[in-house]
Amino acid sequence: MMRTDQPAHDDVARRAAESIDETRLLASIETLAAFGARPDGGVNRPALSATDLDARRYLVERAHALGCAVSTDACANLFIRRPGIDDAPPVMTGSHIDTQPSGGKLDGCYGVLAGLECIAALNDAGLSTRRPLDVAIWTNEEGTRFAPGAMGSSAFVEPARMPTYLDAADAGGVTLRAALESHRRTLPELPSRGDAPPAHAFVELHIEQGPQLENADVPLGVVTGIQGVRWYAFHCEGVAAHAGTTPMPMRRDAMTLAVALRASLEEIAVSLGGEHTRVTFGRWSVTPNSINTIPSDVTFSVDFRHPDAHVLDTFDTLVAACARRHGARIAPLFAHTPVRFDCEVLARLDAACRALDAPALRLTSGAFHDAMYLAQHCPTAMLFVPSRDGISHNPAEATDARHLVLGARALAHTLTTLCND
Ligand code: HGY
Ligand code: MN
Ligand code: MN
Repeated sequence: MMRTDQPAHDDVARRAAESIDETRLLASIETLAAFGARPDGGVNRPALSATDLDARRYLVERAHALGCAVSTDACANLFIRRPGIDDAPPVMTGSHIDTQPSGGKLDGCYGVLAGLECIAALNDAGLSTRRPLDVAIWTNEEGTRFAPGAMGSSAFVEPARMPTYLDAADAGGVTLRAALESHRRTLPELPSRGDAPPAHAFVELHIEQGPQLENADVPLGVVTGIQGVRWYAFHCEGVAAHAGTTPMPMRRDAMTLAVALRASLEEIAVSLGGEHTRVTFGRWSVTPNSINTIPSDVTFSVDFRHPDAHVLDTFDTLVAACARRHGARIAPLFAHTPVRFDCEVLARLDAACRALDAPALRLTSGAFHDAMYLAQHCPTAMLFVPSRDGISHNPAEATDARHLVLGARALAHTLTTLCND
């Protein structure tokens, strides 16, 4: 099974962790951030955009330089494989590299680059593992170009979803189908995998994107699960008319309706979910969007998060009734139930933190991640590092270098023990 000259599990895992190279990891974060760099230090790299395709090309070249094979699938997920001694179900890690329009350098990217750094560390330490190690790059996790979010990982675990995604279009009318074709033209040499092969485990390293670890002054978070999410679009209709000539009582102003509806929806969310409620009305479109024309159509989004599945289901019922009362149309965009991660993988993460003498806090993720789908496919868990000032989805997103390196070391330790199961 394993090479007899190979020291025991923990020593091997410790050697892998110690071989993480701080300079190489931090440099890779800056190099990837250059693809879609914003003048304010953030990143704008929409899923399967030209900048995303360039970034993918860079990462495929890095993977080949590390001696890895790269494959893809129907949803343009990338899989970077370090071979194992046995052709056993792999251990998987990874995250996403698509960003918010005014995103940071670390959301998703850190997990991908730390995965590649773990491969480089294993190579430097001359360590083989029984199982292969796969670093995945999941397509369209953010869901801001194409809805729903976590599209690539959801299609990986349930390929029957793909046909329902292909006609999803971005704000410019470009469909996912067309974007996938661009990806095929950019990376024509990548072999395409069939449906998802079994995996031994999946571990995703990510920034917390909130304030808990920093407030507790703890460098690592062992993530026990992810709260649930609901995305909706609400459509409010009015009648376009002249801003100067139309008396107020005569107006059917779509924005007046939308503002009243927003207030009702927020009231529902807060009274239903209490202190755990997170409700956001982040994307608005107004037609004709002219200073001196009364809006005829207003569409806005709702992003509702809560750890309690019953609250989420009740929210669905209440907002549908609310839309009817306000004469608005409602379109569900995305829904995922709360997720609890695997105890054995959590125990491996705990062991890695102990091995590195690193304090760790157990917490639930407020943000969703690809791990919420991978948890349906194989034993899954996540590891967090702190976000400075709890900020993310913002160019100011940052994490102390010592935390970035410690997170990568804990990931290397965990992946190595799992790869030698
Ligand atoms: O929206 C989310 O929770 C994730 O950051 N895409
Ligand atoms: Mn993310
Ligand atoms: Mn994000």
